[in-house]
Amino acid sequence: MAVTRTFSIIKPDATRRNLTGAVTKMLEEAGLRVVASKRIHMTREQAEGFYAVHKERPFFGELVEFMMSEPVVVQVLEGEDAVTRNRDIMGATNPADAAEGTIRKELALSIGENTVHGSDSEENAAIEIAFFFKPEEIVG
Ligand code: YYY
Ligand code: MG
Repeated sequence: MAVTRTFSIIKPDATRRNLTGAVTKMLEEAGLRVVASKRIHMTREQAEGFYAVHKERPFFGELVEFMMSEPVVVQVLEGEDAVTRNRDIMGATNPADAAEGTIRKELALSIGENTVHGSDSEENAAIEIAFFFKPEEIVG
């Protein structure tokens, strides 16, 4: 299987609870390597732009406010089949449905405050990586 990249966000509920290291450890133990990482406080423009695909959904306003509420850590992860590997270790969107041993099962608070974002396809991974990182910020 090919080594590929995906995009991850450690969300405000996790940075607030000092879980940046705990989340990163679970990602690393799942076979993903952090090849870029920075802590940022998202602007409204960034949060709305990043989640533009969801702008007609009822939870959009709440999602944007949440993503702006505290700092986040944006990361590029590399590994074999990175998108699927990351989605697997993240677990289902709603922590109540997430499998044992996944980040959302272990750490998430609710469907909204669900600790991590991960790209859902290689195509979206490339778009999301480019949204937050310059090529020279990624060191594989
Ligand atoms: O990719 P993933 O994060 O697992 O879920 P999405 O369906 O892409 O939704 C993005 C984000 O929106 C989700 O992580 C939490 C929030 N959300 C919500 O607050 N309530 C929902 N019913 C669905 C999604
Ligand atoms: Mg998604």
